[in-house]
Amino acid sequence: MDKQELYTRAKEAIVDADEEKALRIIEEAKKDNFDLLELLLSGFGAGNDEIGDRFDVGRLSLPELIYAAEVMKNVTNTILQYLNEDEERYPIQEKKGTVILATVAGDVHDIGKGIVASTLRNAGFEVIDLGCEVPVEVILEKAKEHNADIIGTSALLTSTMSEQKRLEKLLTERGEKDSFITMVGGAPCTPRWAKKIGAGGYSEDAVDAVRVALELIKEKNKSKE
Ligand code: B1M
Repeated sequence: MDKQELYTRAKEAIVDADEEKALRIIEEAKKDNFDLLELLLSGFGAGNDEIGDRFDVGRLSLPELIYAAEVMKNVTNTILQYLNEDEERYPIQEKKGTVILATVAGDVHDIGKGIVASTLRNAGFEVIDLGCEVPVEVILEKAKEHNADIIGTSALLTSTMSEQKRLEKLLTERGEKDSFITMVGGAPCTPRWAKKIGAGGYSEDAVDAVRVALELIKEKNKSKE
């Protein structure tokens, strides 16, 4: 099967909120040995972008957005489950570090964060996923409890990005800025935003998140020498 055709059908399945079709596509892709993570990010992900754009211009109602998002969430969970079982493509790695991951307070968007949690786990990180709508005070408390190396926050709304800034402020106020490396992500975030608020790293997607996290850990270990 042609990869482009597969991605187009995956996009359509999300736009049409057709879960049966989406799950069929996953099975076909699995059988033909396609990269399921790439299918999730570039195929189904494109459908997600499309429903977001349609919602933005009023072509999709909120209930329709919620329905399509539910399909995307189930698709994501199905693919992540397959990826976690795929020891050939993702062999068990030695532990790289501990990551506390959360979607910030006021924000329920957790599909992307779930994918980031999965890619980081497959790369050898221990990931404690706190879920969504998590206040910065709780994030910091959990980071201390688990002796985390990295605190990663996800924000999908322009109105909730400020929580990532609040986290940096809280770390500074409590004199704990050097205790943890911070990493931010989510559609409205940019490298410029990360730099502006003083976050340690930014990544655009779940694959890049692994690269950034590994780099940050390497730097941390170097500074300890
Ligand atoms: Co909402 N939503 N939504 N939504 N939603 C957006 C974000 C929006 C851009 C849609 C639009 O209008 N075009 C818009 C935000 C506008 C803005 O602030 N600029 C929006 C809005 C307005 C809203 C509501 C306010 C709507 C309303 O109620 N009127 C409401 C807010 C609720 C709240 O949070 N308080 C709302 C609700 C919802 C649903 C519940 C229906 C659902 C979320 C379901 C869920 O997550 N459980 C939903 C969805 C699905 C979307 C869109 C369509 C898709 C988001 C998504 O899952 N993307 C979104 C439009 C869009 O993004 N195109 C939209 C797929 C996912 C794989 O990508 O999350 O970007 P993403 O994650 C990527 C990267 O960003 C990165 O890696 C991931 C994987 O590659 N990444 C990280 C993410 N976190 C990272 C952390 C890292 C590193 C990388 O390190 C720590």
